[in-house]
Amino acid sequence: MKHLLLLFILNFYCLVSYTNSKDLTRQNPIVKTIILKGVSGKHHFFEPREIKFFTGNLYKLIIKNTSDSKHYFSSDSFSKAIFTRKIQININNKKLAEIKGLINEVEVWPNHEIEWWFVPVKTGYFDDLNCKVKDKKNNITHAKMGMKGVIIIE
Ligand SMILES: [Cu+2]
Repeated sequence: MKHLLLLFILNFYCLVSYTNSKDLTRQNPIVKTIILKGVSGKHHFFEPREIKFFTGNLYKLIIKNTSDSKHYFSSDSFSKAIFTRKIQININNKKLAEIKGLINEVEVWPNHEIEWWFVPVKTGYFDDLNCKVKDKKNNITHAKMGMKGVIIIE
């Protein structure tokens, strides 16, 4: 009888964990980081310039600005190939806000970072990652100064 009860409880937990694993947005996230770098008047770029994801996994993409300018992380084709769970904003390791819904692009100010939590749902080679901010000294966009990138989903 005791064994039967144990078996029952075990079965129940297996069922619960199986049910949970069906929700792709509730996996443990794979952490990736992209850094927005540059110096006004000189250059601006994404590091790395190419970033790869796989469909079906939950990612926490940290978009970190270590430069002296604000930057966009903007890719229309990429935003259409993912399901966004949330954008999370932390200050001093404390959660400040979670933004939910369809996100097309984000803008991050110097010395700040955001987390984009998403599940890629569509494969593709997306080469339209760019930053549309204008350089304070040159008055041309960061994209024209080299701030472009590629996102691959396999
Ligand atoms: Cu920029």
